[in-house]
Parts: sequence; structure tokens; C-alpha cells
Amino acid sequence: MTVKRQIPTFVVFFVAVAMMLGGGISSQAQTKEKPITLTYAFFAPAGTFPGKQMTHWAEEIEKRTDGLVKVKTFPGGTLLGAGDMYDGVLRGVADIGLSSPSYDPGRFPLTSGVALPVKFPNATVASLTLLDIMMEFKPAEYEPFKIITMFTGEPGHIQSRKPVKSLDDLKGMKLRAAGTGVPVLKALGAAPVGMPMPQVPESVQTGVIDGTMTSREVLKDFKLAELLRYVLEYPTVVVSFAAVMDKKKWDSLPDKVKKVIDELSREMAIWTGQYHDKQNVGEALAWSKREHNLQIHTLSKTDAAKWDALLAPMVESWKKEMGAKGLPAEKFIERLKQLTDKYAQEYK
Ligand code: DTR
Repeated sequence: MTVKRQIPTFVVFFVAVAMMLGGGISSQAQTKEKPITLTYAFFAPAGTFPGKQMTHWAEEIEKRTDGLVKVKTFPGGTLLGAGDMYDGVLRGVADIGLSSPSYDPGRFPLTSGVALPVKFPNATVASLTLLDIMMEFKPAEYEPFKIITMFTGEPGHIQSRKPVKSLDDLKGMKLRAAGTGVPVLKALGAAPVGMPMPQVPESVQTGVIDGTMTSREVLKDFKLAELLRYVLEYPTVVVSFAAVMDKKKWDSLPDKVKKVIDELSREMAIWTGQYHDKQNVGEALAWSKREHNLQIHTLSKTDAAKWDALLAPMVESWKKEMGAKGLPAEKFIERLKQLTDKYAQEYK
């Protein structure tokens, strides 16, 4: 009997000690924060400028949170592609997704206003204008998302298999653009096809398209200069990029992590614009001339004015179309111009 009673006492004692120790350890573990891992998906390769932006962001986040946040990047469409990126983020396939709202102007109507022919001088000015205007207007199209950052490339240029020197050369030419660039090509008389960037190299190779209209670094970064030997020096419209997170995921993050992400938002727009404007495009053009004898044609002033006149009505018809949807189109364009002028002074 006594033995029987002694054993439970012993057990009780050890259990009590274990609980105290365990309690101590677990309260220590509570003060030491649990690491957070964020997954970040992008549809194109890591070596392209939006991909470099993603890597840079991941490194900065890890550094600025003292390693509390780790970012796992998935470039090249390994987790999500251009078409399913934003829905994939909402489904929780990736925590953050980087894609191009310009591929789907129906879903991102107000963002499409940044892709009008408004003559941005470079990618940095367009990127800051895009980010600021979205922060100010807070359009419903981003309702389920937290915007991590936004940026654009330089205004698109026509890059083609055969030289384009006039509207006649352009007539009926099968040129690819992001969705928002399609009306531009149509107004100039080409036969436009809307298509995400990763499909372009194969479509050029198989002759589905005769060229593309986008930022010129793709000549090197997607090796397009092998087949597209001609560039027209006539800057058209930009393509926008948005990296977003699901809002519920965002709400679950600690305040200090949110603060780091928020402070990086604008920095990334500038960093990406500057890298693209000052290095990326120039290197691609030099490489394309050296390796593939790239030819650049410039429009005469009179012709450029003629082309401008063909594109000008797009702004008014966009305003009408968006106004009819109840969007603040007038104010948007007015503000877009103010911001462009402001940043053009700063980033030449
Ligand atoms: N969104 C592209 C623009 C583009 C230009 N360079 C890259 C690099 C990686 C992905 C996309 C792009 C367009 O469709 O024109």
C-alpha cells in the first residue's frame, strides 16, 4: 500500500518539475519570435528587371527585419504564371505575386490609365507616378490586396523583324503588346495581338508575330535581338507591374514587419526604375548592336507629330469609357499629369 502511494508522489513531483521547466521554456520561446517565411512568385525569369527587383526586395526584407522574415522567391512561372498570378495569391498559392495589371485592363481599369500615351520620359518617372496615384486613388480593383510595390518599364518601342520607318511599313504587321498596348498598335494601323511576355520568344520564332512593342531591354533579357533586328525610336506607352499580397495575410503580419514592407514600397519603385533606366536598357541595346547588328530608326519630327495625333484621342475615349463606369477618370488624368511633371524635374 505504502509503496503504491509513494510512486504516485514521486511521479507527481517529477511531473510538477517538468511542467515548471517546460513552462519556463515555452514562455522563453514566446518572447523569441517565430520566424516568418513569405513566398513570392513572378511569371518571368529572375534575370529580368522585375525579377531582379524581387530578389533585391527579398534581401532587403531579410536584412531590415534582422532575419525575422525569410522570403522564398519563385521566378520563371514556377509557382504561378502571368495569367493566374493574382487569383493564385487570393487562393494562398503564394503570399506575394508580381504580375502585370496591363495584361488584364478589364480587371484593372484605373491602372490602365497609366498605360495611355501620356509621354512618360522614363521608367522612374512612370513608376513613381503609378505608385503615388494608386496610393492616392485607392481603386477598388486592388480591394482584396495589399500593394507591396508598383513600377513600370520605359515606354514601349516597336521591335520588329522587318524595319518600321513609316505608317505604311506598320500596316497589317502582326505585333504583340501587353493588353493595354493593343489600342495603340491598332490606332497606328498594325495588327495587334495581346500576349504576356513569356510567350513572345516562341511566337517570334514560329512566325506567329512579326515583333513586339515593349521596353527595349527584352532584346537581350529574352534574347529577342536574334530575330528582331529593328527598333523604332518612338516611345509609346508603359506597361505596369504590381506586387501584391492577400489582405488577410497582410493583416496577420506583426506591425514592425508591416512597417519595413511599407517603407520599401516607394524605395523599390525608384530602385527598379533607376536600374532599368540607367543600366538595363542601355546594356541591352549595346549588346544587341554588338551581337546582332541591331538597327535603330528614328521618326522625323513631322512623322512623330502625325503618330502622336493618331494616339491623342485615346486619352479622351479612355476618360469617357471609365467615366461611364463611375470611375474618377477626369481627376485621375489631371493628377497623372501633375505627378509626371513633378517627377520629370527630379529624374531626368
Ligand atoms: N510586361 C511586359 C513588359 C516586360 C518588359 N520586360 C519584362 C521582363 C519580364 C517580364 C515582363 C516584361 C510586356 O508585356 O510588355
